Amino acid sequence: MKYSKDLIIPEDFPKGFLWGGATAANQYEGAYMEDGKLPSVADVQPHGVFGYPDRNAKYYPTHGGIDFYHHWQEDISEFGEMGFNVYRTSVAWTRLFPTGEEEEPNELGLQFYDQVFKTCREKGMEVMVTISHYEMPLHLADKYGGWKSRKMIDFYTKFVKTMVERWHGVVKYWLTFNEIGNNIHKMEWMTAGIDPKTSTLNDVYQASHHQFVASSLAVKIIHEIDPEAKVGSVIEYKTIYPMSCDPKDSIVVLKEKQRGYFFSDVQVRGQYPGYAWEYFKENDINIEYTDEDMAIIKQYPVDFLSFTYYRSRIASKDYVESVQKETNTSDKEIHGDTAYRGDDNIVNTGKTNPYLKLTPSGWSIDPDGLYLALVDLYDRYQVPIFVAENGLGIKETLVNGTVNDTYRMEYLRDHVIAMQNAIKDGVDLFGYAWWGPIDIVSNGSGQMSKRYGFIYVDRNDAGEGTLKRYRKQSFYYYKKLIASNGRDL
Ligand code: BGP
Repeated sequence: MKYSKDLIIPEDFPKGFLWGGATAANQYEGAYMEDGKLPSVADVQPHGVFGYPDRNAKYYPTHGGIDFYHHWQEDISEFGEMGFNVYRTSVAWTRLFPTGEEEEPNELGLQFYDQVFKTCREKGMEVMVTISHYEMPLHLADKYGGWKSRKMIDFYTKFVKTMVERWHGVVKYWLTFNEIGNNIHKMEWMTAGIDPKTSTLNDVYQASHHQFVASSLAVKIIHEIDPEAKVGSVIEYKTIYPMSCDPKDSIVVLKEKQRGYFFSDVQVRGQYPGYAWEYFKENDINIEYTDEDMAIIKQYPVDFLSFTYYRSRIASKDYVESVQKETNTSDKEIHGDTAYRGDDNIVNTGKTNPYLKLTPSGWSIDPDGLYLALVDLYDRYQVPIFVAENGLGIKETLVNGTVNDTYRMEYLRDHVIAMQNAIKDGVDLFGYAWWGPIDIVSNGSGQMSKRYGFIYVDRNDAGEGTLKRYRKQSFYYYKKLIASNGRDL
């Protein structure tokens, strides 16, 4: 294949490097009310209205997903065929505890994952479970206001304990919350079961505090039951460039990055950083916490850090000021949402980065941004790192039973090279998971047509299609890349 860039071909990846893919239950399992399962918060998020629940809307295709629930054997077998040695997925909380309040788990839900995980291991894959990936029982959101309530810690730890008691020795890696920091970016419905229409900035930080305590208790429980298992956190990493060399733009970048670092600082370093208390003061945020909470957070940090990376952004002070002036708002009123105004490639500038290409959905393609992320995070924390998500989502059509997705192979190759360059710099990176190795429902749009997969699934945004799976050309490319441990690019 033709190389689009002049990039240095790196040395080998470390022996035992984990190569695989990542999915999330609510975006692909379907069967959303089968075998005792009840709705989760994701089941009332209609497509096109990201982050806002609506109980009267049409929910397809999220409810059907790609029907992994009935196709898991075929799909896991294809992942094995590609040579995955790790598979990251989440367990739907509502399959095990349909309302969240049951004392005993739903045995049918446990049995479903028993077979999936067993098959993964038979095919040579380590299992990495995201405990909560953008969903929780809808009942808990309705009754308690989601993670605003401290009670959530007990419901979550019961869920964790049930899973580890069942799957110790089977699941080697656990991730406590997907993209935990997105509570503060108007995604609190999916991340924390809080309706953004009525919530305050205080609510979302309070919810995060409860999640920090729950995450640390998960580390404790998992280590007690399975000392071999490793527990990590997942943040969404934002590589952000200053718009200019005006030092004030770099300060805006730093402030924006601190909003993300906050979550990994607490989960890895085990304490609230000074800049967080300052931010709370400036924005009248008063979270309720106890000394015991802080002791738990200190005592049980995560073993490793993982992050999702798709694109980079740019920031400038002028844009922040203009938005605040225009809307007469501060962080307090808008939940720090300046970051997401306009195109997704923009943070606080109103402009796209002229040095980078964009995907059709407006996300920048920036492998150097991944290299910068890896070096930055490792310098900051010095703990093992895992790339939990990376990928290219695009509209595609099947031609003669396949998709000739050269762009996906190029994207993958360039990001693999970025990882290798970080490893050469000394970053302790132990694995990589491509997002959506099989086409699944997009989280942001709720649609099928934003496809990330190496495998095409015949289902459209209206829910029509045979659900038949087809290998794209990138399927063979990733297989070759894995077989050569990142050498054959
Ligand atoms: C991440 C989420 C995933 C996933 C991905 C791609 O932020 O953890 O759940 O969906 O983004 O985003 P999208 O599906 O909106 O293209």
